[in-house]
Amino acid sequence: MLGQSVASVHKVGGSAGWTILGKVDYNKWTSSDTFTTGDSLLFLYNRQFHNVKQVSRRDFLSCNATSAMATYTSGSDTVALTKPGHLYFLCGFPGHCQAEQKLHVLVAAAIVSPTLSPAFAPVPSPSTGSSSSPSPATASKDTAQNDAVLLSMSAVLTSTLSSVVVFLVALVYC
Ligand SMILES: [Cu+2]
Repeated sequence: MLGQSVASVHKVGGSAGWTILGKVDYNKWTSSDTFTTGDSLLFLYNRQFHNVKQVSRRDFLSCNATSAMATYTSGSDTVALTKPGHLYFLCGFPGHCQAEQKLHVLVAAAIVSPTLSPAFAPVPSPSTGSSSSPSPATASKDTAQNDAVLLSMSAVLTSTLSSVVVFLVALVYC
């Protein structure tokens, strides 16, 4: 869970890269990893034989590369995962998508803890094994103490008020 806040670069297909050789199962590759906003995909391939086209779900399913939303052809393309949702890619070279050179990625929203303020964020230090960073438990303990003080203060206030009322009532009936 420590790696969740760190943006990852996912090398598509692992060591095989983006190819039709070796029958890389890109579904298997995506299912063994998690993709979060802030991460990026890295497509590595021989640009003479492949490219990367981002397409709609419909075009992904039918292997239609003619209406791509984005096309990458450098051979070393980084695609930033900027928002959660489904992304679909395929190779636009004839027959390659049909040969399963296609990739579907589900991007999850990055988890940002609402209780952890930046002041309490652990500061990265070169020393290892340090576990003395302030924890949220300390903060909630402080809040509990504040609550206790407020509670006793309101109790004092209530008893003062009631004695004043008693005094006023006594005045009226004298
Ligand atoms: Cu290809």
